[in-house]
Amino acid sequence: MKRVVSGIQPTGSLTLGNYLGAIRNWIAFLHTHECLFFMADLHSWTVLQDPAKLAEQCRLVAAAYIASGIDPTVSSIFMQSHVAGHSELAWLLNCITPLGWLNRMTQFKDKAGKDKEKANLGLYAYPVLMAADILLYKATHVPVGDDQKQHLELTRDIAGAFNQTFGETFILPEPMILGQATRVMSLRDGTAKMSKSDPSDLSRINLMDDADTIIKKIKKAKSDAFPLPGNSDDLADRPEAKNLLNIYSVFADKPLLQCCLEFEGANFSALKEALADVLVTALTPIRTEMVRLMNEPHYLDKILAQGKDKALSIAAETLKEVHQKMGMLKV
Ligand code: AQP
Repeated sequence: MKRVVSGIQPTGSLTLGNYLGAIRNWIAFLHTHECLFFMADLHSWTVLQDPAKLAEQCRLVAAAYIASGIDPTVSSIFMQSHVAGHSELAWLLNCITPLGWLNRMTQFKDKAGKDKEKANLGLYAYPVLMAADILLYKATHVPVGDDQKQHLELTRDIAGAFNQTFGETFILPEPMILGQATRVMSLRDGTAKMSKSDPSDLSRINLMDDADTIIKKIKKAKSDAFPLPGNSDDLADRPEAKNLLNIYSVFADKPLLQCCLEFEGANFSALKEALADVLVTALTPIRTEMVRLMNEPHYLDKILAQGKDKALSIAAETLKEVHQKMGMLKV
């Protein structure tokens, strides 16, 4: 059984980065793998959330999945917190994960900032919860953006450590880092990842942005002072040009080199105009469908309830096996 598992934190409106790095790549697995996609609300609490907004943000992510083409009739969409096994398995895996492995995680270093003493334990243990998210379902393939590569490697190490200690239990999942835009960068700084929690809304395209907002953000995107190159090698030290051309290449459905040749010698405004155009064309139908779905919360909740039932049944099997291997008392 080939099984795909992936998720996104409901920490705000999803970005073009979440779409290109994750959701868009999930679609290819819908008819070849058993697919489980969740809203990582437990993960979202590594940063303080507004309880009054969280439920709506979760529905918004579910709406984004479905509007982007994740068919809920052939996949399971559910809330991470609805399956307690995520937390339970995370605890058990915490107990076999050496601190040294977590100390190497670059995302913790980036997100904790300078004063690591003030960072919460959840942020530090985040990669172990992510390992539990994947191993609980014995996922064979995990499609994620490039920023999650290190966490996937840790998941494989933790699975290997568990298997070695308690006998063959977990599948070592394959990370699937797919597509041309595995790391979409901020529109305000081509060296930083596009992120939903970036304080500047101008740094990102949100899937809920309307056409005018997309056009405005692309117009204001940071550029450099030189004409665009006709060769992708010359993009190496031009992060803003590289990022915009990469995004254009995905939505124009042309190889990067062809896009470089198309804008060779032009200034950024020509590229920005063409980019805004393809983005508006691709994202408007997704936004329209998200708005429609958000007006149908009962429909969304029904899908999440169905997804929960499926996820719970797989999780129960894995936990039963884990309990047995770890010698938990059964009465
Ligand atoms: N900029 C990106 N480029 C490519 N892929 C990305 N992903 C996120 N940003 C980019 C992919 O989206 C999936 C889920 O991400 P997440 O929201 O759970 O966590 P994140 O990676 O921390 O994303 P954000 O937007 O930066 O969230 P916040 O701001 O809340 O921390 C993953 O597959 C990720 O690779």
